[in-house]
Parts: sequence; structure tokens; C-alpha cells
Amino acid sequence: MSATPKIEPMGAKVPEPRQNDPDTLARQIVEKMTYSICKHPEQARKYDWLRAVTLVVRDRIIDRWFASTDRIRQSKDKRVYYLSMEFLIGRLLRDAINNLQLTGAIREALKRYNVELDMVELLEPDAALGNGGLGRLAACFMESMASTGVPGVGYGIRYVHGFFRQEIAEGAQVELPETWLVHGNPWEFERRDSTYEIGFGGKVLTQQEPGKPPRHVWRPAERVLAVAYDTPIVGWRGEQVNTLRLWSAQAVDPILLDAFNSGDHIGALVESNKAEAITRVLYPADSHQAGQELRLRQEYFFSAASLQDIIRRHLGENDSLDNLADKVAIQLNDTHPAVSVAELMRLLVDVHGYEWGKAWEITRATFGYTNHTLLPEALEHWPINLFERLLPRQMQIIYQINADVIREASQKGFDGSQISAISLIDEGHGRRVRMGQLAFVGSHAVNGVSALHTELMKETVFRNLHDLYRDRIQNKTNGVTPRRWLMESNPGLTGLLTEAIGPGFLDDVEKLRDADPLAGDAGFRDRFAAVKRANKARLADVISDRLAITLDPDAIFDIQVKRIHEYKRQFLNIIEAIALYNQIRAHPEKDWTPRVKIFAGKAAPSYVQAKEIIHLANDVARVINSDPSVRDLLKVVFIPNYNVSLAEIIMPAADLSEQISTAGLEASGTGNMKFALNGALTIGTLDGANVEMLEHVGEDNIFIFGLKADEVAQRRRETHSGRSIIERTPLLREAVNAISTGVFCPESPARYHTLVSSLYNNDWWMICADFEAYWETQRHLDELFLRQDEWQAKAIRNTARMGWFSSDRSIREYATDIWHAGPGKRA
Ligand code: NBG
Repeated sequence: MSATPKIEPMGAKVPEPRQNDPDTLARQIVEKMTYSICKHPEQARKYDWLRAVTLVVRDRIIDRWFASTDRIRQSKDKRVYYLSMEFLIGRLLRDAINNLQLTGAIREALKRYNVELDMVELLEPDAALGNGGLGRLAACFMESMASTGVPGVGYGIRYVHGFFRQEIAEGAQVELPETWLVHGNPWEFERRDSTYEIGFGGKVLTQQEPGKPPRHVWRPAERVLAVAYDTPIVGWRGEQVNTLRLWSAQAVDPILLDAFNSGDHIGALVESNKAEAITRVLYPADSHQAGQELRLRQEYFFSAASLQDIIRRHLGENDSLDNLADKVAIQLNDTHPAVSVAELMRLLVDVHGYEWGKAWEITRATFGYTNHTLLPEALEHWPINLFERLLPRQMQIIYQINADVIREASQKGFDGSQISAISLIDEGHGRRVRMGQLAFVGSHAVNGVSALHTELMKETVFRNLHDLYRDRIQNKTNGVTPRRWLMESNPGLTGLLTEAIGPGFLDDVEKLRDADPLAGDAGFRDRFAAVKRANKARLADVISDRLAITLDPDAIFDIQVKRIHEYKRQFLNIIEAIALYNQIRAHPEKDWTPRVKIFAGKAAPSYVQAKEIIHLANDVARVINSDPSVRDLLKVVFIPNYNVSLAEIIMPAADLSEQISTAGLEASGTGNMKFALNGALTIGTLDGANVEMLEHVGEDNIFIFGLKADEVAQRRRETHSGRSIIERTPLLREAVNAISTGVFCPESPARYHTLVSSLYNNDWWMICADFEAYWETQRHLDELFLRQDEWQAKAIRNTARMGWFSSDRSIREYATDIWHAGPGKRA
């Protein structure tokens, strides 16, 4: 047999073989239009241009992707695997073009055909494979890993239907299916050669040979295929391209021919439908666990596929799994992939023959776990009988891990109640497996996502585990990528800053500090304000197009966009709007500062109260906006279908950012960071990352109000009622009365009965308790806005001091303290 000739991939050795001048790009775009899309350029439609540009950009990415993959393989560096059920990526074209620094040249190239790049970019569907903060953080982290040179691979699920589309019909949320893949997805590459079998159900056989520990063999009853789809993630300046690998489920047998031939045409497809259902749709709930079997199947499916892939790659480059933890770091993004701990143990012990203790050592050294919420309803736990039926061997392993942990705790003198708090099995609620405990004990590092959240983790959910493993919990405050959230979404501000302080901040966003002294420069303040005004005018255009509401760009744009949740307190914001509405009408003589209150966000389809809050926002908007007596001094807008692309328009257009969660409940927040980076002032509670934002921007430049986390806990111990506060606070009482007497819904006056009575009887979210402080702070902001010099100076200081909240900083901290990987860390 003759030796296989070595074939060099085009471009692998030459990182920049392609010319990036507009002539070359224009020629290549037409070439793609002709030979890949098979359209004559004169007949090309808008979508054809999108596709042609994407393909031209993609070719450049592929060259760099090969080069990065080669470099990582040859260097034998430790790889980081980020396991996440969600990646809320949004559009990719602008990000890729920006990071490859092709924006000007492509714009120029397209102009030759009378095509606008901005128009083309808007046609791309959002990849909405996530619910909110947790999924968007994963997307920022992927981009930052590529930008800071961490060899990172993301593993997740290729949902056919991402996060639902939201429409508002007569004020209420309606959910519609999302179909991002219908026109194909030019960013993904199907990898049939990376297909794995994933088992479910069945039984465990135990083989006992004399003198040896028993061997367990899992014989699943059901098998499903996991097929890989890879998407390139381009880092800043295109220096590194990492991979996001998403798994799609397929049946082993696409059709049962026996059944089909005997006439059972539906039955013939049952198995393939059941298999494909696993990756069909994203669960649309953040911070709430549904407890359904399909969800557990999703979690195990993508965890098991990712681990097989990681092990196969490792064994391709190493002799054994002994050094797995030296070469591999796996980060569990929340508990969704926590079953990986049991699955890796199974692979090490049952398949690769490791002794239990050694396997446990490798497992713990490999995993890290990030917690993203303290909300009890979000902490995942699975009924034992479901878990056992679906994953019988993993259940046995969890019992054994639990026995080890409990033994360790007893040896250290833990008492019965401490041990039951630590236990991986919750005996109190019909016996359940606690995924948080599993993730915790199976990881060498456990982190929270802001300083406050991390401290609260130690005091609350993981108090006893923290006592048992004192060094395990650490903090890694979240961050956001400045490429998407400043450079791409706010080119006006990026241009102004580049002129004023030079381009250094593009590579190191902490250099934004150099803009700090410009807060004192009247000329700069004017230009900064002009950029903001243009961004507000752009948002006003979008709102006018979509909702036919006209806004004045000189009013305060006061914005709250995020998931709708009681703890995030959109309700408090709406009540304040109503109180303001009442006051404007009662005191027309006063000098009111014109204000626009903007809301956007989705509610989980089964979350009744959250949907009522959306309905209320829309009802209130309808009444206020059509009341001539407010003389346009107040407008309320609810923009439907909040998503990443809409956020890119909203963040740069805010004067005021609402971060008003009940203290102690928002783990971090990341929207808060995007707003402030773009020069919005924050009104917020001392919660999540707001606490650290206060430290960085300084107390004169952020507006903090309300109860602190310990005060909330204290008050909850004392009373749950809001009644006495409502009764003694006229502004609040009138606003609440207006809601309960049907002022905003005369067609159905009792609509908000439950919402309102909860304020009286159980002010769990501290809406009444915090109302007055919130109102006062808002009026103070009204006055400040009239002193534009002062306001703009504060806004500039926000932008200048937010560099620390870059996800590049977060990733460097993870790389140094948890993964021991990344540049300078040769394993
Ligand atoms: C969310 C928190 C946010 C936090 C993001 C990212 C979940 C379960 N948690 O406060 O609510 O910013 O995670 O860490 O979605």
C-alpha cells in the first residue's frame, strides 16, 4: 500500500491568503451569487445577497479556523469545554465581519451593486437558543474565549425551534413558534463523522468475578444518535476561531420498515419522532424547572454526547485518561449538564476500567460548576423513579457518590440536619435527586456570578456544603463582550471614543478609563450627547414603525428590558408610571421632565403572574398614551418580541437603565452592564453586579435605592403585608386603586385583582416596601436630567469606568483560577 499523500488544506499555513480590498470582495460576492447560489446577480433578491456575503466571509473564517485548530492540536494545550443547555447567540454576520475587521471593505464592495450592508445584516435570523442572561452569558463567553486565546469549545443543543416569538394581542402575550433554520443555516457544518449513540432506560448487569470488584454494564433499552453541528466563533481580529458544537438527535432507524410494510404508517415513524423530539424545542423557562421527562432527556443527551466526544479527542492525542484533568477542563453552566458528573464516572469506571477512587479524583479535577440563581423554584431536582427509569446506572453511581460524601461529613462531625442538607437525595419531597448538590460535590471549583451572589450562596443554598468543602466556592463576576455590546451596536460612540482617546480600547477595553477626564470637557460632552440622541432617534424610528407610537428623542428614555419576573419588579416600575401619570394630571402647573418608559421582555408561557404584568404594561400604555391631558410628558411603550437584535438597538439608546430587582435575588445581571457601558445611568437596588458597578463607577454616578438583601430577609421575618404601607402612602394607594378599579381595563375591571391583592396580603417582592425610595430617586433623576451638563458628565464616567465588566476579564479569571488553561498556561 502506498503512503497517503499529505494534502495541505488551503490556507492552513497561511493565515491571510485572501485579499480584503473592496474589488476582490465584490468579485467574490458575485462569484458566490453565481456558483453557490445559482442566481444571476441582476436577479438576486435581498436574501441572496445575505447568503453570498455570508459565504465570502465564511471562507475567510474557515482558513483561520483550520489554523487555530492545528495550532491548538500541536501545542497540546489544555482545552476548555463549556457545557451549556443554552447559547443565546443572536446574529453572527456582523460579529464575524467586525472581528475580521472587514466592515468598511464589505460595505464598499456591496455599494457597487447598490446594496446596503446594514440592510443585508438585518435579514439574518437570530439564533435564539437560550432564554435570557444565562444563555447570553454563554454566548459572550464563547466570543471572549476566542478573543483572549483560550482554546475553548462550547457544547450545547441544536434546537430546531429556539426561544418562542412573542406577539402582543389585545395587550396579552401570545407565543408563536420560532423557526430560525427554515432557510438553512450557512454558519453550521454537519459532522456525520462525529455521531454518538446515547442510551436511555434498560437495565444494569452486574458481573462478579471472584476477588475483583463487581463490574457493571448498562444495557439501555433505547438508543438515539447525537449528530454534531459545528459553528465557528471568531475572536477579535480573527486571531483565533473556536468551535461551538451543537448536538442534534436522530433515530438509529429512521423508519421501522416492518411496521410500515404491515400498514402501520404512523407507528413506523414513532421511534424517529421520539428521538428527534429531544432536540426539537428549547424549554422557554428561565429560573424555573418544569420537571418533565423530555427535559431530563435533553440534559443527559447533550452531556453524554459531549463527554464521548471529549474522551475520543483526548484518547486520540493521549495514551490514557489518567491525565484527563491536565488536558481538559469542563465547565458546567448551571446544573443543566450536572448529570455529566455521574456519566463521566460511569465512563471511567464501567467502560475504561478505572477504580472508583481514582475515577472520582479525575472527575472532580476536571469539572467546574457555575451557579446562576438562588431562586428555590429554579434549583433542579428530579424524582428518583423518573431518574432511575431513564438512567439506571447513573442513579446507582449517584447513590454511591452520596454515600461517600455522607461518610466524609459524618467523619467531620456533621449532624443529622446538616447531612440531610448536603445529601444528593432530597428525602422530603417524594425523594428527588438534587442536581445542585451533584454538581457541587463533583467539581473542584464552584462559582457564583457576582460578589454578593457568591456570598449568599455560601450563606443559603450551599451553606452546609460550603462548611464541608471550605475552599470550593469562589466568585467570578459576569461580563459582556465589548465587541458586540459597544463596537457593533454603538458605532457612533465607538467612533467618538476612538477619535478622543485613540483605538487602544478596542484591544483592551479597560483603556476606556482614558475617557474619564473628558467628562469635564464641554465640547466632548456635547458630542457624547449627540451620539446618544442619534441612538434614541433610531430606537424611536423602530418603535414608530412597529407600534405607531411617536416619541420625542429629547425625553428621558427610561428602559427596563429583560425576562418578565416578579423578582425583577417590572410591576414596581409600572406602578411608578401610574403614580407619575396621576401627578402630572393633578399638577399641570409643575415643570415635569418628559419621560418615556420602555419595557420589553418575554414571560415563561406557564408563568401566570408574569403574563399579567405584561398585560398591565400594555393596558397602562394604551390609556396613558392616548390621554391628551399628559401632553406627551409621559409615554409608556411595550416593545414585543425582545431578542438579542432588538437589545442591540435598545442598549445604546437608554438614558436610564432600570435594575430594580428585590435585593438578594438577581444573581448578577448583564443587561445592567450593557446599558452602563453605553452611557446610561442606572437606577437600581444593591443587588447582583449592581454592587460592583457602584464600586467601579462611583456613588455619584449610579442611583441606588431601597432595601438591601439582609433588610429584605429581616422584613420578611417581620411581616408579609403591604397593607399598612399602601394605606399611609397616598401616591402608592392611588396608583394601586387605579389598577384595582379597572382604570386601565374598563372592559374587564377585575383583570388585575390577584396581582393587586398580593400587594396587600403578601408583599413578598417588597414592591410596597421599596416604592417610596424608588419614587424619590426617580424625581431626583428628573431634576438631574434638566441639568444636561451634569447628566452627560455622569454618563461619560459610566462608559469610561465600565471596562472591568468585559467578559474578557471574566474569562481570564476563569482561565487562571478554575481552568488553569489559556495563554501562558501550557499544560
Ligand atoms: C441568570 C441570573 C442573572 C445572571 C445570569 C447569568 C438564570 C438561571 N440565571 O442574574 O438570573 O446575570 O444568570 O449569570 O438564568
